[in-house]
Amino acid sequence: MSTDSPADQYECTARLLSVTPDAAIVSNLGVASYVLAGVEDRPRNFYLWGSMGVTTPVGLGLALALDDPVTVLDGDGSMVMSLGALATVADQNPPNLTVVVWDNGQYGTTGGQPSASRTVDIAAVARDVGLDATHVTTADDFEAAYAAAVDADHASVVVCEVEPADPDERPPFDFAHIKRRFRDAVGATE
Ligand SMILES: Cc1ncc(C[n+]2csc(CCOP(=O)(O)OP(=O)(O)O)c2C)c(N)n1
Ligand SMILES: [Mg+2]
Repeated sequence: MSTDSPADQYECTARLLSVTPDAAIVSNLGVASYVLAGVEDRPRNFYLWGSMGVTTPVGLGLALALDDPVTVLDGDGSMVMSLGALATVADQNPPNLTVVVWDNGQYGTTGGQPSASRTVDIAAVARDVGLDATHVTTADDFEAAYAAAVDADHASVVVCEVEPADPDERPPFDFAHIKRRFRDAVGATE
């Protein structure tokens, strides 16, 4: 049981992996990727090093191309940068796509500058464009919302308020290796 609020990003990431051990996961640059690599550096992780605002668009493309469950781990600042992508997700609506937004209220990776998520309700924006979206603040509620989102027959968004984290872990820094390893794991061709 964890009812701590805001939630712990490590704990939520670990629970997400236990709910969907085989999901293809696209993780936002910075903290989302650092935490994911710290919990488990697996071939089905596609870490975005350096590219801000494209995690949800990349995840949408993968969900349309693959039959596997695809999970996006976005950041609040990056999601705000590419809010329009939510409209395209709603329009295409792949049932195998779940978009998680780690909402730490800041640009954590670059030093903790406050982000617009303090005033913008990302889940409400997602609902306004037609998506099923929830906003949770504890690990228990996150796990339940994530499991329901994965089971749903439409694309879903789960915004999870998390405590800012300052991870020591890093994913591999070899981008070609990450790409090849991921491609092999999901059975994609060139
Ligand atoms: C186009 C672009 N602008 C700015 C940056 C610098 N940058 C890297 S991570 C980051 C913050 C991302 O914030 P958020 O999505 O909330 O994720 P968090 O770091 O909080 O997990 C910024 C501004 C970048 N890499 N690319
Ligand atoms: Mg953030």
